[in-house]
Amino acid sequence: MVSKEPRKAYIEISLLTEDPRLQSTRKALEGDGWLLSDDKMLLPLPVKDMVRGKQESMVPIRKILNRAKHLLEVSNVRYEIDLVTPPHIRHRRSNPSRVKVKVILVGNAVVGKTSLARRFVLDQYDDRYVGTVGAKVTKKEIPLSLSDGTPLLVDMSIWDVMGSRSMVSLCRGPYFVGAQGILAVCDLTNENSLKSLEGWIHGAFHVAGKVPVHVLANKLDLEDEKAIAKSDAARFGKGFGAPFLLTSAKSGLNVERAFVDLARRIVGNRFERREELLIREGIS
Ligand SMILES: Nc1nc2c(ncn2[C@@H]2O[C@H](COP(=O)(O)OP(=O)(O)OP(=O)(O)O)[C@@H](O)[C@H]2O)c(=O)[nH]1
Ligand SMILES: [Mg+2]
Repeated sequence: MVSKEPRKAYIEISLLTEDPRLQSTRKALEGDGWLLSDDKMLLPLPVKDMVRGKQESMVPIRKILNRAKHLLEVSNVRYEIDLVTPPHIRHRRSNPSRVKVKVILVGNAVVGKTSLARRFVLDQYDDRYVGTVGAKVTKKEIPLSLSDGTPLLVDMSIWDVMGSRSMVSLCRGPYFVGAQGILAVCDLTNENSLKSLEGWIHGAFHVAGKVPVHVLANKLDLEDEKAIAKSDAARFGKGFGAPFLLTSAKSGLNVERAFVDLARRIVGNRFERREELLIREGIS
């Protein structure tokens, strides 16, 4: 006889407080469908809907979960939440969730946007300058782990936008549409390139909305020729809630960090709560 694998899925809440006093809340929890034992609570999930990707059947489950969390918190019970799934769903979970993000590189011509993208994606660098025409789009997969260790793959599309065209014409084009993050790049050896960044950021905001921005001062390897005080660049960034980083596409210093920090900030906004991600993984 072939033994069948269990085909049930649960949200499992482990109760970490010894002898949790749930008397008053027990009825409410059971009424919501929780199965209670001394140190665990299980909420059966609709596996068929999860496999078919029926988002709407998860809406009441989110509400039930939030209510249970509230009841546990007011009862001062410490807990941990996990998703217990059968193998056909577990298999999907072992492949980390993927999210697509679009980021744009903006800033004056010759500050090093193309060089930064090239260094990050291909780990290459070229001293010759070939101005970008329109925008060049490259892609890179960034494996991240969220603060609680949950793995996530970010498929990043990097739109490296030419710096030599007027902002008005760039705003009319497709470059900034749907951008979820901005790397605003200036050249540490060129004072004007920092002054221009305000216009670049406002132009991008105008099309993409107020998405996260990080300010980069590139060409750190030319620090001896610097024309921008780091404190000025940092202060400028603060005005946009933007972290500031010194980079060098030539040496590679801080380049990976610049892209990964931005990716982390973008997805951080989207997956603030671990259980949201767990539920999403089960149904996507
Ligand atoms: N020393 C030094 N030179 C750099 C660095 N990054 C870029 N460059 C050089 O600066 C020049 C311009 O770089 P690009 O990356 O093409 O500049 P861009 O911002 O893409 O310019 P546009 O496409 O015209 O907007 C090239 O000659 C690069 O080799 C760097 O970190 N250090
Ligand atoms: Mg370029």
